[in-house]
Amino acid sequence: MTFTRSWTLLLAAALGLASASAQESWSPARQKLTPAVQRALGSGASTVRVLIRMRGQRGSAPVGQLSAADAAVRMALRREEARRAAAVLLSELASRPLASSKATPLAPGVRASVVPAAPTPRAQELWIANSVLVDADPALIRELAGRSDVERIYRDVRIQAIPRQELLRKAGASALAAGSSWAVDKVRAREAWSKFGGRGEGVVIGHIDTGVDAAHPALDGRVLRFKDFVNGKTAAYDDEGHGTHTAGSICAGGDGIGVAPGARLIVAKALDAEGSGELSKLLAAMQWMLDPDGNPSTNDRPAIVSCSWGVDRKQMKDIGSEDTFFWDAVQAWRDADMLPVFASGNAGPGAEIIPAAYPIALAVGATDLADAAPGFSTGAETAWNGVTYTKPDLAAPGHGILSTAPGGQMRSLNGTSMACPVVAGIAALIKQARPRATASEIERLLITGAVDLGEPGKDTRFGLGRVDALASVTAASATVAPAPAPTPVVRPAPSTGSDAVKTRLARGVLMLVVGLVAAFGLQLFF
Ligand SMILES: [Ca+2]
Ligand SMILES: [Ca+2]
Repeated sequence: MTFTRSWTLLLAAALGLASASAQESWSPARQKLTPAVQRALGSGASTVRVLIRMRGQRGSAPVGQLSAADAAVRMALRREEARRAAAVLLSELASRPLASSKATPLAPGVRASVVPAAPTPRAQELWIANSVLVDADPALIRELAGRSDVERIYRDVRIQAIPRQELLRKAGASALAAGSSWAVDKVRAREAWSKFGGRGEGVVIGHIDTGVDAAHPALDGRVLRFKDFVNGKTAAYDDEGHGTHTAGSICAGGDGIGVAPGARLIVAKALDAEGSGELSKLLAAMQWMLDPDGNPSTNDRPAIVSCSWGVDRKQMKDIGSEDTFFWDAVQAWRDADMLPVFASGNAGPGAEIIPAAYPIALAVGATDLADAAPGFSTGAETAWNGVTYTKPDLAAPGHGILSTAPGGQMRSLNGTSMACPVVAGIAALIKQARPRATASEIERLLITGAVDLGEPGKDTRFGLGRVDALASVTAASATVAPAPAPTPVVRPAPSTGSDAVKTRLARGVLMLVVGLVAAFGLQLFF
């Protein structure tokens, strides 16, 4: 979005020009339904949980340089735009007579509904993707598809977001009493610690996975915040083990397990004991990362988010969804100046795993002790909107990686899931060395320090190279002057006026909207 567009939308909304219409005939409206929704209707399902994406906001902007203030304004505008786009629909849903008594309740731990005590179908805002989640019967789905303010309707399907062979219980990994991870030495993290005296202290990393065993001795004090999107529990736990392992690679203490043992985690459990999860829960977890304390006026979002999960691009189509499903959410992180680090996948060369394959995600492939790429590590030339990109972007140790396991254990595992947190940990060391570094600058410093492997330059096995903490932190420390405050370029737009004036106007409108929200006591979600 642009500030110009924000301004136009907000102005239009303020003037009451935005309105919903259900004038379209069913045939074109049906095209708004993803194949999964069409199949559900065809099968005679009485209730289908759907994600309704509203028109208005689209997150297709290229990555731009942002200041912290720009990021805060942009995030607030995104939230308000999404709320505005969904306001009419939500109010109508809230007052709608119950069409079906078979609507299932929302998952535990999900706070929802625009109006307290709203009758079902209850709706949950997922403003990160300009979407609303609702349990709807076929009649309601058809009605929704006919609305002019509705762009697309997805079925909320469950995906296997962590490959089964990577799961702890199925991996047959042997428990080890102690030891250190070769990854920490390979990326020269110890040398970075000793040379610069920091281990990521003061840096917060987001972590979306199967949870975390926060009581593990090596993770003591590392978990700053935990939210369970699967079972609604309040205390941190991990009923699979994958999340505890990836968390450990980021920041476990002890004898060289975590790359940044001074960093702390904000943990979202969005994947269940089978390593799978619903699309809506992943979106909700991604949204929560933007504002973990639920107070938009505080910037408590993590600088970096580590995501050792994904789904095959083709599979998203096979299950009747779309390969761009997570795009808006990843872009929202970028807009909020958060670095999205994703495992590139374990499907081998040629596959495309999303969100890692998105050009706006930082995809991490795996290397082994000899700096070779294991066969499972995914990389490919990937095309989006007619432009081809090479993935992964970087590589990191992801073979025979020792890390924490639930119950105070240590285990060794293979996977790009293990490589991803190594990069997130180095990003934390960079952020500590240069606190004002934006997400884009952190990314650039990761690349600057990487050791090119394989074919010269970027390739589909190693990306731009295997990360090196010492080189990256050295570069971060050596850069004396921070980059000049960038113009918030989100999308190329004709220069018809002063960007500064537009920004001031946008901020003025934002303050007005926030004031109105406060005055009318509307609930802000998450
Ligand atoms: Ca906050
Ligand atoms: Ca190369």
